[in-house]
Amino acid sequence: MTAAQITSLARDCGFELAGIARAEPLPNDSRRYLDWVDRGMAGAMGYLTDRRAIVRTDPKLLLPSARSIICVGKLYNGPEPRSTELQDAELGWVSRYAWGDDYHHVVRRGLEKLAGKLGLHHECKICVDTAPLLERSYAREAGLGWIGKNTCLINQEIGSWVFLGEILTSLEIEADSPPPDRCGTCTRCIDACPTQAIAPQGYEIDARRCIPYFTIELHGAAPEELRAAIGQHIFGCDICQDVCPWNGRAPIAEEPAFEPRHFAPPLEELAGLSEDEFRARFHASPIQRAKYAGFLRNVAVAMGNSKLEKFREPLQHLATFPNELVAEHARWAIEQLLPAPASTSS
Ligand code: B12
Ligand code: SF4
Ligand code: SF4
Repeated sequence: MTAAQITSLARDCGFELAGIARAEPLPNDSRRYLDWVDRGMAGAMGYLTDRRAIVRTDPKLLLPSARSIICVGKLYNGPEPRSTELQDAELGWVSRYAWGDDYHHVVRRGLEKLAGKLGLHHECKICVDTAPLLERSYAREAGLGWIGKNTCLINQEIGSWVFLGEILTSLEIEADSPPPDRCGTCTRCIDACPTQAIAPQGYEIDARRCIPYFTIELHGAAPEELRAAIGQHIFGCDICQDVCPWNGRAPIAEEPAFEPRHFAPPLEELAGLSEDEFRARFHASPIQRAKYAGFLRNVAVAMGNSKLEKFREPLQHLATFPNELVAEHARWAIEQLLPAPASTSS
């Protein structure tokens, strides 16, 4: 089986991008990764810093017989506007990747189909996000794109609204080669990041300052000094990709599972959801990952940042929650609201 045959089969399985990398360590990337962890930039994401950190330095620690990595990319761009165009302070912003169904299942299903077509029933391992593998680095090696200053994998033709997945296999397949870095002198993502999470020279993010970290991964309180910069974001953040010129002509994904369902819901409606309603509304959505309390924490912060007096009542309701995470963020949000205009009656 040649690399060209495999990439053509991958397209039949719903992947816009496919390529082959060698299942070998990437010493420069591993060194950068471990150094990033040592500097504390992974915050409280234990799965990046525990014994799995070292597994990321060599794919053979995931599958000892691995010789090649089949890397795929699946487009998830939707037709809706960019977060940078959002004007309505009554709405919360969900990042593009979470508008439809959870990609973990969608990409895995496609990879299982591909593994079936390739006859890889044994000696292979399917990875989508959660495996300790430096996915962006292997995708770059497989020729899927370059790693931009915003740290996203960018493809010259379709941009960066792309999920990554891999099949580690014992098959020996001719590897592709990485494309050049096409960021040039551009610094748009670095300049636009509201929390200065991107290093001044780019190519590195301090997760402890990154909005997706506070709104998705973190179970505790969002740092108070960064809450205002979170703006209307209630799940993830797209700003550094919205401003990227390589996403200007990104095609729209054809995958039905990524039909946009949750892109800018009204905050007041979200603040009133019971736990059961939260589960039902976000069934099969990545938003479940924030959990009910984390989600209401995010909604409270966005309501505070909207400054709208009309949110005082729903926030007062959240401030009575027995869950202190929700209650504390609601109290903070109430303090951000603009005082009601004084009555003019004499
Ligand atoms: C932890 C994590 C996060 C963290 C940390 C993000 C980060 N940039 O490190 C948080 C929660 C903040 C996050 C946010 C998002 N994530 Co995330 N995340 C991951 C995860 C699980 C691990 C990433 C990691 O190891 N980070 C540590 C850093 C050091 O590693 P790295 O980013 O891979 O960096 C490598 C290169 O940048 C390179 N490098 C470093 N310095 C330099 C310098 C130069 C000059 C060069 C050339 C290279 C280079 O070496 C590094 C080590 O190999 C991956 C899945 C996976 N298993 O890899 C998904 C993943 C990276 N995330 C993904 C997505 C979609 C997102 C969000 C868009 C979601 C959202 N809308 O909110 C944002 C994007 C934010 C951003 N600009 O990165 C996708 C990215 C797809 C793509 N096209 O790039 C991935 C690959 C998941 C997937 N399977 O599709 N994420
Ligand atoms: S995702 Fe948002 S917060 Fe994180 S680096 Fe990009 S612009 Fe900054
Ligand atoms: S905005 Fe500019 S610097 Fe940032 S990733 Fe895109 S091209 Fe590179």
